[in-house]
Amino acid sequence: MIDARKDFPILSRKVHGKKLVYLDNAATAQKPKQVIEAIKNYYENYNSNVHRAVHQLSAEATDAYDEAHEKTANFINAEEEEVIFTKNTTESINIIANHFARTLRKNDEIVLTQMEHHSNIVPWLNTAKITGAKIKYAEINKDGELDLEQIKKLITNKTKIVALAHVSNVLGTINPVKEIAKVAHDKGALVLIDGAQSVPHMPVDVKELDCDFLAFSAHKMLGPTGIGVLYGKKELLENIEPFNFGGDMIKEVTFENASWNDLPWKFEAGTPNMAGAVGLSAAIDYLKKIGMEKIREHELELTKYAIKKLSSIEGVEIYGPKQRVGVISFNLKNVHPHDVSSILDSEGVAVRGGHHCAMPLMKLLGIQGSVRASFYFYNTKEEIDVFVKALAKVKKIMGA
Ligand code: C6P
Repeated sequence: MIDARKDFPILSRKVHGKKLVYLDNAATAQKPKQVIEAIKNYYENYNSNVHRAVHQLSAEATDAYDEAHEKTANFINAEEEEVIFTKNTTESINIIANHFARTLRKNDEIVLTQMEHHSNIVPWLNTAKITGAKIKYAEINKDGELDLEQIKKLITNKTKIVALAHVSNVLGTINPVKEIAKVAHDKGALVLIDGAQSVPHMPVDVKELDCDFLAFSAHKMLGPTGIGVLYGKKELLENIEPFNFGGDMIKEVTFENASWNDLPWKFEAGTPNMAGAVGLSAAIDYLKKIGMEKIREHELELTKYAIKKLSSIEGVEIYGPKQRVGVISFNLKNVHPHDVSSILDSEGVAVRGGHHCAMPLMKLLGIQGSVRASFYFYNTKEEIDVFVKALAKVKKIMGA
């Protein structure tokens, strides 16, 4: 078991007079004091704009900002110039969808899956609307897993981009992205992986997966909000036009023209989120110190434990496959997920109830929403016991 709770100040607070049990980690993770301190130290000691002035503070801030790129690249086994800092996963996907909105043609096809988050559907709807390209959805089976055989048929020579979640934020399904990337590449299509729910919870190696693009957010991996990552293969990024234009992304500007800076700066227009980068750096240090394999193992054990306990409660229906990350979506028969979440909250247990920004998937599952408990490495079996006990209280109150 990983003992990290002492590093997370928020975990010792009370909610409605009860000890907080934070099980909403798929929405955002809590921050250890090492991350909070790193951001505080940045603002107290070397806050300055980067890549601009020659003064000492700017040099220190620039070093820290560049080091954050280096560490992030190292974390996913990418090259430094292949890592672009964005606002979040959503913006990272939008940058690529925007590129395709400028380059796709009417008969081209985009392949997504039925389990995507809105962030990996809506930008592509826009791309399809602008270009006339067609979106096809890879289907999931009753256990919430992708059907690889169907995907193989779906990806054809017309497919230009396959964009899919590595891990579903609703079902916890881990998709075989490496195999899908191979199928896509054989047909000449590119692959974007939405790593929002995988990068924080398991080792992710872009070279091993052979993905063309990977998007993820710092705030789900102990880092601050407002900073995300877009990884792209260098040879692809070099041929993609920027999305934002302005300072720092240029090499030379005249009144008539402009040329672009080298990677990754070409995609980072304007003053970037320096404090965010410093926080992300500290978050990566922290995760690496524990070890991503160890984090994965801990969460697997918690998930197994929680599913066993939840399955023994009458009226609980769990969605998703056996093999999953620490995300459990469920419903309590005849009780609205918002009621379940509210009563759990009154017991200090924080879960998410609703459609989880995956409305099409909810419709497919034939539900309006679900309750979702999602774990991180600082959660314990004792917390799951509290959660399950609180659920029994929900049943009693609601007469379910
Ligand atoms: N899912 C959840 O509670 P942003 O908001 O840009 O950091 O991440 C978007 C996103 C994209 N893909 C997946 C698979 C995600 O889970 C998320 C964020 C949160 O499930 C907030 S809606």
